[in-house]
Amino acid sequence: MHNKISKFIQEAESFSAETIEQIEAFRIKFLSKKGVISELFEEFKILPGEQKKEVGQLLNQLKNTLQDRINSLKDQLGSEVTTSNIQDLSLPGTAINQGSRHPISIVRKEILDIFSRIGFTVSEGPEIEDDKHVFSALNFPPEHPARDMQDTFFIEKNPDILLRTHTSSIQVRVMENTRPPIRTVSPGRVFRNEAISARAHCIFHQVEGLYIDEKVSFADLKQTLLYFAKELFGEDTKIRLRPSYFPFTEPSAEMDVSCNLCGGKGCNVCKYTGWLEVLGCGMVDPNVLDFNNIDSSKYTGFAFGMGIERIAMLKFQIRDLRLYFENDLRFLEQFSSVV
Ligand code: 2U9
Repeated sequence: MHNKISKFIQEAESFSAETIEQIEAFRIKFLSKKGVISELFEEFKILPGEQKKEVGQLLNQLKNTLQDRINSLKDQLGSEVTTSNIQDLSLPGTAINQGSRHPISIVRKEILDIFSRIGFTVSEGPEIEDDKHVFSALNFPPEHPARDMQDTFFIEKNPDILLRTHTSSIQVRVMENTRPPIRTVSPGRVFRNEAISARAHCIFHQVEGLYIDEKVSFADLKQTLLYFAKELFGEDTKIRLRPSYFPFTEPSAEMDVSCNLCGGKGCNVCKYTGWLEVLGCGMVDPNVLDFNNIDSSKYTGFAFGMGIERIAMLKFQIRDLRLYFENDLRFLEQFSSVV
């Protein structure tokens, strides 16, 4: 055994290699679980006691020599460029996956850009709100169903702390801090206590707009929204307004745009009506202005609100709201070409 180990020590000392693969093969031969060293230790176990000291020392010497040799050869190879490890520098690089914007972010940015171009500022606010900013300042009567636990997520009761159900609360905060003229758009996440389906979710995103000044009229609202619809859906887009009701606007309306898929002729997306509902709007109720210390005999305003998920559905023909929240790459990767 003595001779055998001495031979291995010699082999280790004289071993040389040109590639990392050769060094690895050498390491496996000697130092792996079933390698030479393990076998030698098995033999060592059954040696008579008087030989153990000498052979043990020799075995340790072999092990250290092997490890030193492997380390020094690896160092050498790392600092030298040998013919076998020159890379082909003309090969194309490995593509880096850069990711892409989420469709909600794409549409949110597009909407904000459209309004920024005509002088609207962008304002944001907290998702956790109080009753005043979400309901009272917006003319919701005390018994309005939106104030019910069934519709709103409450965090605390008396005083009420809740998740905002619309981004109008941001605009109430703008009114607290700014004197008219006010021209602002407010994007954000909102929360409603609803069952999740293809068409509804308890979390979604809104953009709302508010314009308050002297002599702001319904005609201003209509022209602003026509400009918006043409910018978002294309120059040929037409709009129509249908009467509606919201506590915070009077009169109120819902806006449809001509279906951009069939050009208004009728298809299964617009359910053969030629029109798609995109947002709600109206003249700010004088009660809302007065509650927020803006003189309603001097100032008037218009407001509008839309769900970003819905607009993105129409723009990209997405048929199920839940896709936005699942983070499935097969869905998200489809938006990588949109900037
Ligand atoms: C203030 C006063 C009035 C914002 C408005 C709507 C009409 C509206 C809905 C569209 C679909 C919400 O996402 S949705 O469910 N919104 O129809 N929102 S007017 O009115 C305001 C905002 C702020 C101070």
